[in-house]
Amino acid sequence: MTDTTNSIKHVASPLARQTLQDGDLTRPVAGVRPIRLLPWLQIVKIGGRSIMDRGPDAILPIVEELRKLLPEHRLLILTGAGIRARHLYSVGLDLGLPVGSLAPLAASEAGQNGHILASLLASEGVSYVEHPTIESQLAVHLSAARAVVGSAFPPYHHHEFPGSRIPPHRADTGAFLLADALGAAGLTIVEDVDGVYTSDPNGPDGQQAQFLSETSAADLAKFEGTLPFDRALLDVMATARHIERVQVVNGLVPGRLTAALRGEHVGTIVRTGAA
Ligand code: GWN
Ligand code: ATP
Repeated sequence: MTDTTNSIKHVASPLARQTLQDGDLTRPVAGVRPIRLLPWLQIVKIGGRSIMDRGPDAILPIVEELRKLLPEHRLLILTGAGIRARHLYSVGLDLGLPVGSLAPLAASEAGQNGHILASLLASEGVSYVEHPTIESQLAVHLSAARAVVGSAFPPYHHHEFPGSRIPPHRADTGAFLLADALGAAGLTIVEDVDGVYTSDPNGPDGQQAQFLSETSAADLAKFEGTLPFDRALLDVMATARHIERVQVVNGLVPGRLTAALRGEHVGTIVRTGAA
């Protein structure tokens, strides 16, 4: 009896008795590459403002393209929040709401876009799955259907970092965190522009914007201009464990998403820190 108690109390574990603050001690244990949980999964982030807010003209062709991709790929389709979240930020900021209150409100708009997209793919067996389901039951849902839809927004809620009044971790960051955590085959970000340019191609100096066919998160981090995705995406790309590159494609051009999922270079490839 006593022996059993002792062996339970003294489990041999390299981290049991030391601080987790010392990198030299934790690295031999924590430095190994994590396993890929769903290595066959392709993740597609559909822009809230760039695609969903445009209504049928943009959404229906993408739905058709996704439908045709189902026999070829198993997909987790994640949606962004779009213009309703932007309206919500302005109302909430006027009222003085903290970032941790704005984050879940904006997130709910991403979820609503996901519900809309899933309804349009329901006849193919595609459903919206909730955040807790993505966390714990994604595999079983993807065994039952070729694709599921979820919210791309990460559920930081009141844990959102308070550095900025607008939640810094939005849909692009959420989609990347999930793709890297799952060890997915890839992440494609679907926008309304051909990819990343040297400046906003729809901005006042749009004529001068030059297309970047390939770039890296490290190079974009030095870049002071605007980007077609959350800036925090660059931070999480820097420490990625699995996803080596992300492709940003134009979802308003039929066939671009299909080509990207087939491994073709049809937008901007952004290399991450895992490359
Ligand atoms: O509500 O559209 O999931 O999948 O970040 O939390 O703010 O919630 O606070 O399972 O848990 O609005 O209710 O809402 O978008 O996030 O969901 O319909 O607790 O299925 O209840 O982590 O969908 O929602 O907004 O994603 O992004 O009930 Mo919604 Mo979102 Mo549904 Mo989800 Mo948040 Mo849940 Mo959650 Mo909240
Ligand atoms: P969400 O999913 O969060 O609702 P979104 O990803 O659909 O948003 P935006 O956040 O508006 O859409 O990003 C796309 C827009 O970014 C493009 O329409 C483009 O005008 C703008 N943009 C700004 N800077 C750049 C840049 N350097 N290169 C390309 N597009 C840029």
